[in-house]
Amino acid sequence: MAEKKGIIQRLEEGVVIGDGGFVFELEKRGFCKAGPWTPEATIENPEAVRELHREFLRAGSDVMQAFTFYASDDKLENRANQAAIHGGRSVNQAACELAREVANEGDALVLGGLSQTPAYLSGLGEEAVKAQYRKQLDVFVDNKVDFLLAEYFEYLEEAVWAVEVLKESSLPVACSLAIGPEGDMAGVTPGDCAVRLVKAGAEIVGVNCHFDPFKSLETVRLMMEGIKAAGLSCHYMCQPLGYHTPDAGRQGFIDLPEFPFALEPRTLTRWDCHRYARDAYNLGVRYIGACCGMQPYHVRAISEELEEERGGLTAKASEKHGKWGDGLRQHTKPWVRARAQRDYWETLKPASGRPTCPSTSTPDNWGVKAGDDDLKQKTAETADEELAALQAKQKA
Ligand code: CBH
Ligand code: ZN
Repeated sequence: MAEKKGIIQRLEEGVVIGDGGFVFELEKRGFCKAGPWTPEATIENPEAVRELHREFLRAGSDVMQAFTFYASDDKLENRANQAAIHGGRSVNQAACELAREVANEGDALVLGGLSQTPAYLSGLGEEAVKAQYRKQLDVFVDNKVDFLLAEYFEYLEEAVWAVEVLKESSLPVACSLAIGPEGDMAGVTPGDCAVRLVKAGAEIVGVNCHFDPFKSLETVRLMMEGIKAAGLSCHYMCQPLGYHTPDAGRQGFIDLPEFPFALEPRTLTRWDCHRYARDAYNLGVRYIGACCGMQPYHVRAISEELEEERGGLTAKASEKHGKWGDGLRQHTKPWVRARAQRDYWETLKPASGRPTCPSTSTPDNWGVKAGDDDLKQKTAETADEELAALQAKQKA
């Protein structure tokens, strides 16, 4: 097989479609535990991870992100998580092998990612945090992943440490923060965050998770302003939620009362994804992907919207869809056949079917920050008394 084009060349020449949220999707399928959200499925249920990679590849993803989210040793050991028995090295190793296997079934690249650590939340400091990251990076380098990502950081400071470690390799480095237009949890603006990340060596900068596509693009726009004002340049990425979050505050969807088990009414339609893809492209974002709540069919919508920009490349999964729902022409009922047109779906205002429910919520907003006692992480299980104290606080 001819050598694959690298990530930077792909971003310079056109658009790169990312994949969607693994922990959320595998949780729904019964292979990941909500709470720890760790990726031990790479060892315990490799066929489930492989299948999800394949569905994203088929939907048009150009990148297979190895399922290494939260796979630092300290996260695998946190709060009596059983995943600790596997050890970080083997979870990361299995993730790299699965991603590579499926990437080579097409023209996709393999991405190795780091994410926020308990060590940082507990305030253990730079060396303790970096030591966690170096162990994951070793596995990515051994497995010759195509590029690296530091993702899901709520604090710029920790993201910079992650980028610094990733830059100890010679691979391209991307970094996405889980922040909104208000900035990181310590009050750093999106523009300043982007500048500091590029100065630390990140070649691709943006946001992931925590907010819907439209809030996320607003944040990326602020990052672009900061980068331009500083006379710098970089590529931009966006991997937003598959949930509408107009009511989320600084901490994003984690703070919404529906997180994580009742978010479904907020789910984006595929038509929302068409709009997201177009808006992202027009803004100048060239790495257009997805996070929690985004399933393969959402990514299919993104790749369908950008088919022309992708040189007419049609995703395999689109063969069973037909652009703009064309397959509805084959429906038995005439009023459904009448819906076989772009304009119908683009202008529809979908109902939630929940007449007694509000359309927005009030975020929890406990205001707990890294280093605070309540954010100190433990390897022991949460005890009944601890839980009772938290529930008393929830009622207060
Ligand atoms: O799962 C994935 O695809 C990852 N690339 C991103 C996950 S963002 C995780 C959000 C949940 C975190 C938490 O509640 O602690
Ligand atoms: Zn996410």
